[in-house]
Amino acid sequence: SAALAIDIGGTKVLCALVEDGVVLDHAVAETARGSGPAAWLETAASLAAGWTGRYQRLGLAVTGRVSATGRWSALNPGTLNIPDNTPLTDLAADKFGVPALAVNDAQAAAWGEYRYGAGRGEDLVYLTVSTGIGGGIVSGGQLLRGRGGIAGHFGQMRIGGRNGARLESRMAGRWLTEAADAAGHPADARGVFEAAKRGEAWAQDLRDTAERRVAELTGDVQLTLDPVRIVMGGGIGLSDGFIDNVAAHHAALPPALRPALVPAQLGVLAGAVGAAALADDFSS
Ligand code: BMX
Repeated sequence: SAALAIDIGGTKVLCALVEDGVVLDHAVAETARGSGPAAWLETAASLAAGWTGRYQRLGLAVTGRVSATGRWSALNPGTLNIPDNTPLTDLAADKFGVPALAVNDAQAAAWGEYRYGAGRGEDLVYLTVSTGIGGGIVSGGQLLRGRGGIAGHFGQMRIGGRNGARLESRMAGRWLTEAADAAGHPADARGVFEAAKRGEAWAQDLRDTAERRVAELTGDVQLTLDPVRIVMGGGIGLSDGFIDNVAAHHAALPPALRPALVPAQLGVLAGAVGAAALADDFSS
């Protein structure tokens, strides 16, 4: 039997009908960033409207922190402004009429890649470079969610103390958009990468900076957890050439310190597949 998976990110809402790691169908819409959880779930409900009766449980993969009791909060409201302690699993179970489980989006993706993707059942860290930077850790066959759900939140680490900038504010989608603006070339992250491809120097600079900083971060992740692989996801992480360029920055490292970077095999569906798998285990 199948599960409905809902992935709510800072940019898009994605719904998928998933059975044993296989995506039977999926649909995407933009996240109405200015509204709230009820509206985001409503978007999901309209995307999934055609699948009624085909799923028996619900897995949610969401940007932000999810507690063990399914309460949802933002760590960085700039990624998505989630009201503190939103009772996400209760709201979703009511709306969809099936039992619901929720975890952070990157944690879900880590589990999806571990079970069905590039992780191949070995220790991995999943890193998404998208609106923000999210992370998930699978170690010894376990998804690490941590005490309160924040395990793997690499994007929230700060440089230069409490008042320093979050890592995700120096290398992910929102930074690219702001930096493009500041350079006098208003564009979103996709626009920056397209301009870089056309050979525009301002855009190549921004792309190079993002890649160098992601290289520093993945190098530090390797030192912290020494995973077999670092699986990269997210619209930016999976964009053309990004992983190769990040890896090039690691070339001079001794092999023991050099991360093995691989693309998410499940692509943008990693979070949905992982959330569905977690929901399967949760309800059996
Ligand atoms: C932020 C944080 C993480 C999330 C990551 C990627 C919030 C709202 N989100 O670091 O929980 O995993 O962004 O999220 O605090 P995305 O929306 O960019 O995929």
